Amino acid sequence: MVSRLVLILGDQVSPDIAALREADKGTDIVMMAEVADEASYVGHHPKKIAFIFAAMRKFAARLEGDGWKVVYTKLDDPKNAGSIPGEILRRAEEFGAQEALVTRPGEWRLIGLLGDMPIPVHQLEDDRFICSESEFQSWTAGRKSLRMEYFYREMRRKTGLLMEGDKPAGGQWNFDHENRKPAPDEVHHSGPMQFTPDEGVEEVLDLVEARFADNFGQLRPFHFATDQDQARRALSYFIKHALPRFGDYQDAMLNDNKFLYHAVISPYLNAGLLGPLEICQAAEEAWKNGDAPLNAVEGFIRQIIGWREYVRGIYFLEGPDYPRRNALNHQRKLPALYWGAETKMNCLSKAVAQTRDEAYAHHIQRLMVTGNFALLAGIDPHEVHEWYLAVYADAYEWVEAPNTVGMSQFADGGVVGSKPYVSSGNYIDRMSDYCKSCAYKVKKKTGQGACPFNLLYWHFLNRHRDRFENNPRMANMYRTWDRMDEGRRDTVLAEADDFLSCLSSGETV
Ligand code: FAD
Ligand code: DLZ
Ligand code: SF4
Repeated sequence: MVSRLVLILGDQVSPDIAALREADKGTDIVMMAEVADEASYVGHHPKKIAFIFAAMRKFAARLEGDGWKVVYTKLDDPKNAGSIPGEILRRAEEFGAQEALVTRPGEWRLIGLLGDMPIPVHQLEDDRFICSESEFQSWTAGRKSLRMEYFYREMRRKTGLLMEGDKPAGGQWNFDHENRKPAPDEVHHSGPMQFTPDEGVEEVLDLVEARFADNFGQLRPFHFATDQDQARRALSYFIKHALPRFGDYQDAMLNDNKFLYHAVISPYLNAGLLGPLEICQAAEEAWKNGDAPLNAVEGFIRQIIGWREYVRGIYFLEGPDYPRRNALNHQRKLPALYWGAETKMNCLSKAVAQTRDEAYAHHIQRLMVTGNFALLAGIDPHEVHEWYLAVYADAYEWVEAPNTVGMSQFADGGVVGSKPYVSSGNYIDRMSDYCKSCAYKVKKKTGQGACPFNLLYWHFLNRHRDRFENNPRMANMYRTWDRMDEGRRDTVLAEADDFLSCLSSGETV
């Protein structure tokens, strides 16, 4: 007699996930389903859908090999109910199950749907994270501001990573002043480890090609790891070949190099093929063995036990309305250039093209190119949010929304960031070689060919003066603006308005 269904979602392909630990191999049935609803709540990048389906199929086979009874619904199965709740009910009827178990999903939408089912669906805490939701809540209690740096120190103490007794290794918590060098002339790393699709992965690619042909993004070539063994090999490859220089060039961007020294492991980590501790321990080991410097290893570990855990805490703390926030009341439609329409702005053109090809862009491309532009141009943050959720292979709402709505668009009014991440073209010029081959001139502040980031930067500060002028971290910017003569200020604002009108009317800018 079957007692329960055990649902495993596409981003839960971890052998020790809570629902499996709780389940009984003898009587429970594991169910997994490729469903249209999950594959289309935003127009996901085809590489992302293919990665998730391929990882799901391999994981189902692994569980079967481990002795579980697994029922798997493929997308093109004629009986497919098309949604996760629909599949639960169909399987419950098929096997006479009265209840289901699931590890709590990483999105309020699905948490709500599963909480509203005619049969009980028990949602267990997802403990694949270092910080539980209740721990995060305790950390926030009584704090006026929730700055990541202090949270990160707690996580260092908790995990013991890079700790010497109760002191941080090397005498400092954070080595960022040694990181963030401008773009190097040469990169001695050819990017992440690539995997040739086997027959099963090819079958998924054919399915995705047939069903999601209109989605933004290039499906082939497809080189992602799709199981735990491959993901671990990709991690070791990164630790050996790229980690030593990760810190130095963390913020750099190059026309002809999409990955620099980045790990490109976030799709694996977020789907559950890798765990945060195993990644950080491998990085720490490289430092202990003298194979990677402390600035690189600390910077890398901070992203995972600091930023990643922190944004998850914020997502669940802030509640389901978070992705809809719009503190700056930005209403402009997302311009077509985000979907690959031509633009003369080389930085945006490169960041979007690489997103289309790889379902990947690194943090600074997301934050200081596509994100910065959307914020300066006053794009509706919900549209920006849906874009990021769709186009990156690592995007699930719990991690994407705080990064986009909070960190990048300041639409949460300052929960994640103490000031908006805005910059003129100067920053992009310093950190990349984009400006050298751009139709605009980064050194030009106004007039024909002036870099749009230069114009929009002041437009943003001017239109949000009431909100930001008393922010101590922005006082210098307002002083510089106020020192400009009035005629020049008027020219900047008028040219920025012209640019925004062209952008909104669909002209190539
Ligand atoms: P590396 O630069 O090599 O960093 C190592 C790891 O640290 C990453 O794999 C990732 O797991 C973690 N990490 C680094 N920064 C962050 C961060 N800010 N938040 C959470 N984890 C972090 N990351 C996602 O995983 N999913 C998203 O949907 C996502 N959306 C983003 C949207 C915007 C607007 C911005 C600015 C950032 C977003 N990030 C997101 C964070 C970051 O850009 C990616 O984690 C990173 O680019 C992944 O590439 P990587 O593996 O090469 O990272
Ligand atoms: C992202 C995604 C996609 C594209 N497809 C599926 C699917 O068909 N079946 C499934 O179980 N999960 C899928 N996922 C992942 C879910 O959307 C994810 O579990 C929720 O967004 C919560 O993070
Ligand atoms: Fe981007 Fe301006 Fe540089 Fe062109 S000049 S690449 S638009 S920052």
